[in-house]
Amino acid sequence: MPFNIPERVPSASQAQREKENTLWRANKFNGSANTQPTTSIGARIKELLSQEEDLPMYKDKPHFPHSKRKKPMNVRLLALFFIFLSVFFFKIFVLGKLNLPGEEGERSVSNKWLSPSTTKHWAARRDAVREAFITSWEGYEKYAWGMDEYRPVSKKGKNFGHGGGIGWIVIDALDTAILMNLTTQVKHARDWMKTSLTFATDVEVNTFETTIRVLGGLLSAHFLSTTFPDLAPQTDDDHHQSGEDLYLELATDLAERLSGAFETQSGIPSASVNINTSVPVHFVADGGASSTAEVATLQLELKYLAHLTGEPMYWQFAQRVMQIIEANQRPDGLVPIHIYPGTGQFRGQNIRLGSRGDSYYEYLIKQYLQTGSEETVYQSMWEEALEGIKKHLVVYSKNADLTIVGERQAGLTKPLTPKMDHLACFLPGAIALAVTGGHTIAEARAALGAGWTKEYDENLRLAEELLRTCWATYKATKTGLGPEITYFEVDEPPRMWAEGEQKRQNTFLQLELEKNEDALWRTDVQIHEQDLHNLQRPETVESLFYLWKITGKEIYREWGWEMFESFMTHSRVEDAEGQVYGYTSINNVNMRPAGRKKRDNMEGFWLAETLKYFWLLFGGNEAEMGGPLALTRTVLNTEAHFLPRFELGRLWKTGWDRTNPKFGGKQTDSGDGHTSGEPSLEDQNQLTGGKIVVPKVEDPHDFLSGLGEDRKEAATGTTPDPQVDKPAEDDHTEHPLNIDSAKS
Ligand code: DMJ
Repeated sequence: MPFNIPERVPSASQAQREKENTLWRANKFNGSANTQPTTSIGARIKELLSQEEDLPMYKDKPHFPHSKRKKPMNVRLLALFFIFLSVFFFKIFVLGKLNLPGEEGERSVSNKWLSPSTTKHWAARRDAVREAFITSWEGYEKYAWGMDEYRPVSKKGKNFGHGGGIGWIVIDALDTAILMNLTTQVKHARDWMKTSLTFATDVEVNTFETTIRVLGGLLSAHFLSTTFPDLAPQTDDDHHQSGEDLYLELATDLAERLSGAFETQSGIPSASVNINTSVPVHFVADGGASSTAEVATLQLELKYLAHLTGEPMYWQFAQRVMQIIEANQRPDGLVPIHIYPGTGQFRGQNIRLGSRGDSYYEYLIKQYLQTGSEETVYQSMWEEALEGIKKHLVVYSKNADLTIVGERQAGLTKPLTPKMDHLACFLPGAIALAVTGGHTIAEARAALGAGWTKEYDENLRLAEELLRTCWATYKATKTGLGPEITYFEVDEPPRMWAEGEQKRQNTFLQLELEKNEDALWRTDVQIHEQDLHNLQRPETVESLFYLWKITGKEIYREWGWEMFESFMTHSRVEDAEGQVYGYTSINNVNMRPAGRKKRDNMEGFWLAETLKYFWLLFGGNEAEMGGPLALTRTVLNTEAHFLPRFELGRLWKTGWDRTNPKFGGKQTDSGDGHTSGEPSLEDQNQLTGGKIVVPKVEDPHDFLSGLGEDRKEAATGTTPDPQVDKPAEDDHTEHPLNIDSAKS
């Protein structure tokens, strides 16, 4: 869909910004009773504090983190006195309690929200997250605005292609800014999207990452801006139509460009695609295979887009991948982490819930929930997979019975590797979400009555045990930040969950970990040298958020606060004057002060996911979280972008059924999921009798054989992989646009 630059392009220059800020301040203080001179210092401090606290929750508060303007002397003296008091109270009450020693060279967090009066105050904590988001945004705005990569330490950015940025960070962060009601920031993003963003750029992008971050971000912005026009309201579109056209137009343009990725022989998308030509790119690494998680983590976005536009192509793309995976051999519902676009067959036998495996499982349950719990095939696939996980992957650590989800790197019949990627920590949240569908336990129990089974309790317990382990990986380090990968000490052979081990455990789950340095659980946690980095990933706080919402246990919020403090302390970057202007990845979670080991990169998911989950965990948009944002009415995509649930209605249906009669497999009349008379996938995609015939291809690398000659020629600009295919063990291969190399 063509996109025209609008005539009115408002200025977002600093001068303009300054004017707006001054105006806002003037409005705030002029004529207010609070502006009467105050006589006592105590009263004045109280007043200063109350001015902060009085800020309306959803007001787009101008932020002055780096203001160098001279203030009147009396205000400066008051500020000094206030700082002195804060530091005093902070040292006495906070450092001791929160275990944040101010070591030499490691300045403690001195933000006002850590003062004793606010450390227990969830609204203040939520504001602190908002403040961290604004600081991160403003740093990016200043040093790398619009660019696809941001290096906060060197204060630089970079685009993927030779043209401008494709919104990798701006669009990823956008819905968090909307939720936080940051009108100015959203306006700047929209202005940039209107004037500078184009997807017509010669760049090969990762199909999955671009879908979850950019397409997902646009769809979420569309959903939020149309559902909550008063959140970060924008006036540059039609009256009462805040922003819908821009976001949706960009989404459809991008989706059309990405759709070339699906033009492979099997319909399994290629890992990368050129968004200028829409031609799939031959991915040399991994023998040309795509990641299983990546090909099966596009469905929520594509189906919502189909729902919005009525375009069946997107539904078909999404659904066909699931059919092909179903047609493969999947013992106990568990999938190897690579799959060939040429044949639609799995590559190797490496099975894990970490990178390249993770969100395959996440999207099974979320697909079921997205379409009003009507597509039971996905529920059935999820349940089968969860049983498989319990049977083959869940074990206990040797000394302290930490519950671990391990890996079967050489297949299910070979030994388990007691390793957990940080990425695998999405699992507790997904399990809990699957049990209650987003309701609290009490609501779900009441609704189900006798339908609430023992298995639900067992699954919830498993979720809580796993989350405790994820938390242990944070608590085990010197910075309080989790490493990228953790190994665990287990028995030989490991004690398996499936072998009745869980019954041996206490019925009461002691969530809190012992604090002492020689606590037994610490001996079970092993972090290898090369895995000590922290990329500001969201999975643990994501699961904390789900478990908090579903169980209501306050402890999950407390853990979240501790984590947030660790991020603020160790991942912050400061300028020469000591002003914090951003947050970055760090190299070594065991090195304090972490400042010495900053890793110069801030991923978009810091803004899109990690800070959003902290914000939601501490309260988020309280009113809306019970309304259209409720977990029972939305699904969050794997990048934490909010998408609404919808019913299949008359337009859509599940165009296939499970092939295995064990799961009620039966023939269906049409494969395309669309009921409006479009040609069925049965014809298009070699479906027979509701089953897929996975095409036999001599050369698994020949994934382009399904393309027309013109497109094939364009695509073969990249050299095919001449290597003999072998099971993939190195799953952290770098690709220019797999910038987050260890991700799924
Ligand atoms: C995000 O892009 C998504 O959460 C994805 O599913 C996994 N990797 C990152 C965050 O760690």
